[in-house]
Amino acid sequence: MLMINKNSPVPIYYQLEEIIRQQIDDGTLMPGKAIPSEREYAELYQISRMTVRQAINKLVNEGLLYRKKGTGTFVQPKKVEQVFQKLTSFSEDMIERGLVPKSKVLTFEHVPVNDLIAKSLKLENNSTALKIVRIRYADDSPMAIETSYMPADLMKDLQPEQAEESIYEFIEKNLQLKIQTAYQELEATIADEKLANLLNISEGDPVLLINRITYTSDGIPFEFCQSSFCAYRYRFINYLTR
Ligand code: 16G
Repeated sequence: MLMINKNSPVPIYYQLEEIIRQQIDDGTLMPGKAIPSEREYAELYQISRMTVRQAINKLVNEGLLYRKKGTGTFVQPKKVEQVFQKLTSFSEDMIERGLVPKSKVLTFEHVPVNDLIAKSLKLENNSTALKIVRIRYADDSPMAIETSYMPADLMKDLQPEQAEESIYEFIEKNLQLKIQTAYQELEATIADEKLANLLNISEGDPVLLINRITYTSDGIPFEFCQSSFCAYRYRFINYLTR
C-alpha cells in the first residue's frame, strides 16, 4: 500500500493527492467508479477529514475526479484527445477512438435566420434555416451539446432520426456533397444551469465553445454549428510547424 509519511516536509494533503493520482494512473481506481469516502481515507491513513477533503478538492478542480450529489466522488473517464488537423465529424472522432457515438435530438425545427446565421451561411436575410440541437454522447456519457444551423432548402430531406446518427454522413451519402473545409473559432466559457444539466456537470464547470462554419468542395457553407464541449472530457491537440 502507498503510505503517508507524517514526518515528511511534504504536506499530507499533497501526499494523499499523489497517492490518488497514482492509483488512477495504475488502474487501482477505475474511470467512472467511486473512490473511497472521506471518512474511509481518514481512517485508512489516520489523517483528518479536512486534509482528505483538501486533497480531493484539488483533484476535483483539476477534473480528475468529480462529485455526484448524494452518491460520492468518482474518477473522471479519460480525456478524449481531439486533434484539429483533419475535418472530421463527431461520429467519426468517437468511432476512431473505439467509443460508440450517440445523439439525442432536443430541437429539430425551421427558424428564420438572424444576422449571424445569414452571414455565416451566405443566406438572404428573410430565409429559413434548419436548427438542430443535439446532446452528443460517447458510450452513453455526454461529451458536447451542438446547435447546428443549415440552409432549410438544402436539408429538406433530412429526417430527425437521421440527426440521431451522423449529419455529415447524410450530407456526403444522401446529398452526394463533398465536405471540404471549415473555419473554427474557439473560446473558453463556463456552463450555465441548463448546459450543466444537459452535460451532467456542475454549473460553473469549464466548457470549450467552438463555432464552426463548414463548406463543401464548391465553397458553399452548409453548416454553422455552435458546440459546447465538456472541458473535463477533452484535450485539444494542434501540430505546429515553423
Ligand atoms: C462535429 C462538428 C459539428 C458537426 C458534427 C457532425 C466540431 C467542433 N463540430 O462535432 O459542426 O455538426 O461534427 O457530426 O467538431 P455528425 O456527422 O456525427 O452528426
